[in-house]
Amino acid sequence: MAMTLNNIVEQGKNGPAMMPIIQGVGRAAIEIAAVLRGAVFRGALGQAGGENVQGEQQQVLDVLSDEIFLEEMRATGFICAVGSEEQENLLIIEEYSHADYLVLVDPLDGSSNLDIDCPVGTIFSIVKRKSPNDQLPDVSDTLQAGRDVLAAGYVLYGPSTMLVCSVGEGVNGYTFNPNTARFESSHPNMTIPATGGYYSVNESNADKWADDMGSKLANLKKETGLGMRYVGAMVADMHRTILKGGIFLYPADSKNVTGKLRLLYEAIPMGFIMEQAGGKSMSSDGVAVLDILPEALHQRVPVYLGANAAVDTLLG
Ligand code: P6P
Repeated sequence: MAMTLNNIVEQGKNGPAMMPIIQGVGRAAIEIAAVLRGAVFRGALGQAGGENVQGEQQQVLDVLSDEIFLEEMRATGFICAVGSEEQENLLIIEEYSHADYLVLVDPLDGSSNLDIDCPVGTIFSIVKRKSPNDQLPDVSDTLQAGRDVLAAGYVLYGPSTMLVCSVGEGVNGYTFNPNTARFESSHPNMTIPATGGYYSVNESNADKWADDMGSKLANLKKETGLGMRYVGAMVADMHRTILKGGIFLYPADSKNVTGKLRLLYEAIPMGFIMEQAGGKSMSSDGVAVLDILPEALHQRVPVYLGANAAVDTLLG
């Protein structure tokens, strides 16, 4: 009997409460994957014409994926609010405003890859509300350090559709099986190799990097001889890093002075996964990603995520 997302119920103290929510993520992933496959025939590629709160051009599929994800979170009945990259403010789910949990999500990460049929992803984390259940949740419920996250993960829309997640008991990968129309275990106990793999960074920014990162990266390359891979979608670059080893980094630079990647729905969930996979998740000034206390829903931070030795060699 194949192991499915139902198995999450047996994973530690958080498993029982997190399983139905992660099953909802799985339903959203199946819907989003189906939309992506046929998008070109629906004229759904390209820009939606608006900008998101990040000031980035919204893709048509960004908006659609956000709607699908929100609807599946609502349908679980366990989520009181969603913080989304595509929404300026916290989205309260009125009929479940008393529920215990909130989800932070980047519904379609790396969507600029869609026009060239390259991998994209969904990134999520789940936290327990701090506010009383008889009050409406608010953004303060989302501003929790990564150490308090109950579960996190990502969906990779590639040649197959994978859902990789952790409830604090290690990292497990599930692949959508079209023969049974469900996610089934394919990569149990994902652990980052201690050596080898690649460094993964947009080196075209090197002349703008802060924190002397150009010299630090040159030293990493000299010390380790790592090759370079960069897909331009965090989910794909992180998935390869966990499977093959190495490090993914997005330093601060003169254009993104506090970094480009978002703390709540990119850095924290991916940092949580990386630590659960036996790696290291650092931001700037020697601070671990999961120790940062968020101050705003769309706050950005520098990230250095990878094997312990690679991160330590880079950052010194
Ligand atoms: P750049 C996608 O827009 C994203 O948020 C991440 O998925 C990805 O790692 C990064 O930005 C890519 O940024 O500047 O290299 O295109």
